[in-house]
Amino acid sequence: MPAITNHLPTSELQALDAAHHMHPFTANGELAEKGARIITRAKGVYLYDSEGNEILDGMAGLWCVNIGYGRGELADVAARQMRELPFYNTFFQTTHVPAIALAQKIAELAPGDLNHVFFAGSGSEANDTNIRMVRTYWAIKGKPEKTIIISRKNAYHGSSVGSGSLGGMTPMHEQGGLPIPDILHINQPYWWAEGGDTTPEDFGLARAAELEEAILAQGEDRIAAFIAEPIQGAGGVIVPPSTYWPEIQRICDKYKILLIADEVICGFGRTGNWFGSQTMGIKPHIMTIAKGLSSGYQPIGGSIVCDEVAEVIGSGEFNHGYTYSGHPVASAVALENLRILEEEHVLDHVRDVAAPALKEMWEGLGDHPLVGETAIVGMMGSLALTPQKESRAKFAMDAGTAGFTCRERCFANNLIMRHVYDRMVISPPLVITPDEITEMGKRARKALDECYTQLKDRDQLKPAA
Ligand code: PXG
Repeated sequence: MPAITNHLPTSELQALDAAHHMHPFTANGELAEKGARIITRAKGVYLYDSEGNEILDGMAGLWCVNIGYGRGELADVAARQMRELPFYNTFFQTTHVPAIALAQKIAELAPGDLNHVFFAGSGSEANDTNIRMVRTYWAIKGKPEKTIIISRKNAYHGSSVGSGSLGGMTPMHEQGGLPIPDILHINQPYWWAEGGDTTPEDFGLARAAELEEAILAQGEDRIAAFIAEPIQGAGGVIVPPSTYWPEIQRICDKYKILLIADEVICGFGRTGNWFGSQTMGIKPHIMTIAKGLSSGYQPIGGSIVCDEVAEVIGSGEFNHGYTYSGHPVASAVALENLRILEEEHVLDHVRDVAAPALKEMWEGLGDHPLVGETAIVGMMGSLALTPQKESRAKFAMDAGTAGFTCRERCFANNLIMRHVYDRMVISPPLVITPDEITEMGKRARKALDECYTQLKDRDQLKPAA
């Protein structure tokens, strides 16, 4: 076997990939026939593939490359750390400087008394930590029956058995016997698709009221926590009505339910503040973090925990942890990423330059005949595809067909936009410039035009009955 490098022809790399590599969330048989797209390198907001295409990455990798690609400082830090201390664990009464420094920095950035960090290797692992942590918290406090965690339909909290159970994605629950016991899902605050004739404000209150109803139905003494993304990301960038979060906060406060904000996508500048909780005015007891923490340059996640929960958990032994909790190389790289975000004033760039430009471009797409809604907060946005704007209609054909068609047209125009059923989503690197945003808008409009023509030619622009 010759060395497998970028220099091999695309078809050979694709054949090898198909022979040995099982892709996540993919029909691998189908992909094997088509051949995966091979990304060879990246710089700034652009990806380059094995066919020489320059592709504008509207998704920052997978909602994570906040500082953009190609920052050599992170590579240097990783190399230095690998030479000095590539690994040591933090289990048996030991620690090391990268974990200490990163935990301190995260505590400094996090609002209020969120001063403690339990590290994990990913967002999924961090949410598994959270399940065990909130249940253990209540058990130590003499309330072992408080085990139920309330989440939401169409939420995404990860793919492990625990975090996948927290998530509200039915296709995931259908595989492998999920959810685990004592996880409940209430409806999401998705006004555009589910709000009917109610106003967004009334709908936000009604959906928040489902939390109170669930608490009362189960009994307050059974509920451990409520978990939610400040803005649902993988579910389709669903921005809740303004009434939703204040009411959720009120209910959590009233019944003393622990609030877990899953900041895996919203954290580290995505919404224009360090955390989405600040943008949405929420005061969580625990935050889940990953992705933007290291801008994806190293796999790392964690739970940021408030003083009281940390104190209770710390009163005994918490039988939980991962080999790579606080991994020194990942921690050092994350710290360097945070240094860049801070010292280069990336959040100011988001607030003053990038987010306003992105909003203008994105909302400008709202006049397209296929676009029913544009939603945007900071650097995460979505648009709903519809065959009939006025009635907020769904398509008569299978959900996701229009979205998939649009995504294919985006690819063909060298733009990465993801589709979630028939919503198109974007989440570009935070460092994107106004010119790059203009370019993104041009490619997106062209993709929408081509998608419209294709759907029309196939007679697929019919609204559901
Ligand atoms: N919480 C949230 C809010 C996420 O978005 C996770 C937890 C899990 O993190 P890890 O690091 O275990 O993947 C996520 C991850 C998509 C997509 O297609 C989104 C995620 C992951 C994979 C795909 O939008 N989000």
